[in-house]
Amino acid sequence: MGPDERARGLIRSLSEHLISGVAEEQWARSRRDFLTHGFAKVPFLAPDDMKNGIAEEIEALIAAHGVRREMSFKETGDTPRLMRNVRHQEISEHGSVIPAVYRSADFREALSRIAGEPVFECPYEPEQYVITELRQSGDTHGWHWDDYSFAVVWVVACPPVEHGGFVQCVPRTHWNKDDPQLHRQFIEQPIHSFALRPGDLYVLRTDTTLHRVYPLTQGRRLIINMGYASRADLSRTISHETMDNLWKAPEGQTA
Ligand SMILES: O=C(O)CCC(=O)C(=O)O
Ligand SMILES: [Fe+2]
Repeated sequence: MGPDERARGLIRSLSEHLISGVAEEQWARSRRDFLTHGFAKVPFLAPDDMKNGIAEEIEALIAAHGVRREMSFKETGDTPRLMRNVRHQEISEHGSVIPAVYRSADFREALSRIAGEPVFECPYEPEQYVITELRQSGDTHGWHWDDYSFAVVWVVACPPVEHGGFVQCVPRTHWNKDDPQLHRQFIEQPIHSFALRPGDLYVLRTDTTLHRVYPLTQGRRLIINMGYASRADLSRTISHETMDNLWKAPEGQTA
């Protein structure tokens, strides 16, 4: 069986699962969580064969194409990004399951059901999907918002909460790229924290939820983030400062 045929089989399994494998209560709860916290844990969104297929592809991609990045961005208050990544371009060239899931209309339909509004493919390709690995003490994806409205994150590896790696969110916040005022956001609203395990998925309202991954002290964390757009995103001009800098061609930095 070739990789494309295998990907098609997994997509069929995903579609069948989304039609009949999710209880009404799971849809309702995730929708409620998403609307109240900008975050919903949705491990039920994919069957095990698909989770395993995604995990295998991510492990192979990070081993062959992972690039270390260490930077910070003024647009998010100089918060750090200390991580290894595989960008959209390498995933598209060398992956098969990930691009197929991203393009799946049934998967997007499921995300729309949770978001309570239509979810579209991201028109800016670098934000469609990116793999992130944290594996050194202090590694973190620091506080930020994303340029587009929605993300679904598949968790392949994550340490126990004692070693960091959990997600923190401040919902209903606004990103002013000229003056992000992070400390003010923390003071005006509570920070919600969510533990994650390998095999989890979560959906995030990424444009209005300030979020980060708590720095790791031990262990390894490996995820793929798939970004999606709202109807409103498609009709406004979006600048891409942080993403252009984050995902631009590396300058001889490899790990
Ligand atoms: O690693 C995570 O759980 C979040 C990733 C994220 O926020 C991003 O890639 O923009
Ligand atoms: Fe993000």
